[in-house]
Amino acid sequence: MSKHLDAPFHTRGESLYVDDNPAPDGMLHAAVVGSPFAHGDIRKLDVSRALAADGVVAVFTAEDIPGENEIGPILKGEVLLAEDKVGYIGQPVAFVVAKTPEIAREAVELVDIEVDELPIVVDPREAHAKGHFIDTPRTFSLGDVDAAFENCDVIVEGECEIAGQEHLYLETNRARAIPEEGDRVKCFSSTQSPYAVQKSCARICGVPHHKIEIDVKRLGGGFGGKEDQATHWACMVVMAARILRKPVELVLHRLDDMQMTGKRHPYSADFKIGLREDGTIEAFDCKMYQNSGAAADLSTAVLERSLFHATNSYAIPNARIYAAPCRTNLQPHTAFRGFGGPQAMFVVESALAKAAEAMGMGREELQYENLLTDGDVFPYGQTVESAQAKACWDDAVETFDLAGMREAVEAYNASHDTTKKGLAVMPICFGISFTKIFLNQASALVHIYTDGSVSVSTGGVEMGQGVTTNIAEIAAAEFGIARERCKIESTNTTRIANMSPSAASATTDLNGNATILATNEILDRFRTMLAPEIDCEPDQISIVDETVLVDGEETDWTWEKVVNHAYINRVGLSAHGFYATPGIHFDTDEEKGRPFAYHVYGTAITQVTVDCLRGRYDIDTVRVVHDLGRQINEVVDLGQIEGGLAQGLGWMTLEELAYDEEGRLLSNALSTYKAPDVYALPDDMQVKMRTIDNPSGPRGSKAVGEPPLMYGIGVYFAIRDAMRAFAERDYEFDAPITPEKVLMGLHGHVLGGGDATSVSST
Ligand code: MTE
Ligand code: LUZ
Ligand code: MOS
Repeated sequence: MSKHLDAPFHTRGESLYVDDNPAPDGMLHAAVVGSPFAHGDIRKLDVSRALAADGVVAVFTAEDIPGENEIGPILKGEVLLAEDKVGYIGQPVAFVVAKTPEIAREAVELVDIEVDELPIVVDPREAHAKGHFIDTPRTFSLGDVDAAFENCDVIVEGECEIAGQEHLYLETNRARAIPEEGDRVKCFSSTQSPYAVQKSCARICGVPHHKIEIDVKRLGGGFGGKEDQATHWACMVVMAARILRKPVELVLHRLDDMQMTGKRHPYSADFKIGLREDGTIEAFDCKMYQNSGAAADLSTAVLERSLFHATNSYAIPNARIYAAPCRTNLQPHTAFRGFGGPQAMFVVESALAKAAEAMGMGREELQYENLLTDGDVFPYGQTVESAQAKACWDDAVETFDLAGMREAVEAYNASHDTTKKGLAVMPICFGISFTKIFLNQASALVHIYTDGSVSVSTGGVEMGQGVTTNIAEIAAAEFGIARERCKIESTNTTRIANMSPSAASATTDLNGNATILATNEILDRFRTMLAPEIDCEPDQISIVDETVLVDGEETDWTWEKVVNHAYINRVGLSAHGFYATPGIHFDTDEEKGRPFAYHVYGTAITQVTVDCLRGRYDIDTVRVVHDLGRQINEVVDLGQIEGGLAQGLGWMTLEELAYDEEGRLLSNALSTYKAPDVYALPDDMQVKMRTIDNPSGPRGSKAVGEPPLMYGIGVYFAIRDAMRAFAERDYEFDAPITPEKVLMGLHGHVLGGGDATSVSST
């Protein structure tokens, strides 16, 4: 198995990030002044004390922005630096540029801000009731929900509270800008979206896009957190570098990164589900209140994906799904692996759990009865094709012996009073394609040098997920050469224009397909060139293991000979490929269409042991059957599945964002925000791949990045299962289910601490 291309660099500590490159002479350092108030009108903003400090070169506020103070990616009205109001604690109001990072940070404290404070709202239900929206709420519907409820045997209603999640990328946000001749600037940024950064920098500076060059080598993790929110910091350094004519760097301190940037959106939701006696779901009515934070950012797109995934892997003939982006005085929440899908899936899984409990049925039985099959229709109008829901489920049941696991759990529970085991199955179905159709395009630039080595540039950003490894594998396989010959270049806006963010799990799909178009163009030229030389037809020629074959028969033309021959004969050794996903469309008036090229399926079985006296729990095992196409690189896929699962488990169990009453993030460091470590993860983690050719993916592959996170939802229901084995009560759906909440859920009535929600936070 060939390794992740970055593995040797990472393990030797040689990987270069934005601030690891040698600092240019005279480079200055920036630090950001965040609002100390969550909501209010700015009465006074005085930077004079900061400006007077030794070593401070400049302090910039909104007034200094040469172009437009606007960075909204979807909706307008989002500012880089606050003008007359602030909407959350940490909102950038100014930034200091100084000779050292330490001086810059100290000077931040010297900026005087006075604000006429306004009341704050942090709860999306309250914001909803007050009509505080980022944009108009939306509803997807299928069938006749009201009529269907009339004919149900069982109707169950409930509520969910779903917390957000800190991205916790190892590399905090950062950018370095270097002024070039004229008024051009080159900027190294840790962004998933170089073009979004280029566009925003240009708008902030009031210059055309081509004056700004963005270069991205790799990120120390993004997880969606740098899909849109890497932009701010790049804009600041680019603007400062242009004005001061000096290189400027900004590296966010972890505390600032956590306080200033948005997280996974917390959601509140209400559900009502109607079933027939046999367990068939007839109707589902769901209302989701997204805690969007103080500005739009990507919230409306995230909301859209919540609408798309509200029925997860289930066929529900009558559904009404309402979702509202609610404005609150928290950080503008943003993309995070799954992009609104996980929250929506938690709601439908809660509805199924509650229905199963009310009907005295096994949850698994009810889930299985309703799994999607070909020909079913999603509430957004797309017909289910190549469904793998039942196939993955059946495979998991058989491979991991679900019946045996269930029996063992029951036997354990029968013989243990204070510890209980619980089990849950979590099926997933995740749509692949950006839900904004226009984003589903990509290009690639391929060069072959005369020695036969290859350089590939695409719009794909390496954030650890392995896109460079995948692209190298794809280019090598298409050319029929060794992977070592292919170098994947940094992601640069001068080589690739107008790139979409590296997101939506679609980076390898889009950029890999673009790469194939470029390599094919060069291969076509080679075939045309070689046919008369070898005396055959072009389509008889292929290259395998660096040797030219004619109808599968080896010739004495090697890769290097072909390339050299092409060069001498003036045959172009470079090509540009452009790919646009075919066959996808969506009509937002009707809320119907075929938004996804395909879906990724899978099933996870999770088993836990809960200490029902203390609330502590261990995850015994998570066993997964995951639906992939033909694998491009097995190590990359396994890393994505295990990593996504770990992140999902953390979200559901340990990771708890806490704010104080003023809207200040209390869990703003690794000492107060608990992410899963190796000890929190199951000892037994097994992944079985189902590899079925996918016609949409490059070389038959399927996207892998986000879907596995949603397996993590299973742990919530496994813990609930164990709690119900201890005491069969109707526990709340309040994620994450921290040990504290388990304890209060089981014993809150005795301990007098009220219900579990009293210890939860926003
Ligand atoms: N894996 C690592 N190691 N680091 C990351 O930042 N981001 C995730 C996922 N896996 C991420 C990751 C997210 S949110 C997405 S959308 C995909 O990778 C993006 O990459 P892809 O489109 O190549 O799957
Ligand atoms: N980003 C985006 C995403 O802009 N559109 C999407 O549909 C999406 N989906 C998942 C993750 N990021
Ligand atoms: Mo991922 S949330 O699409 O960056």
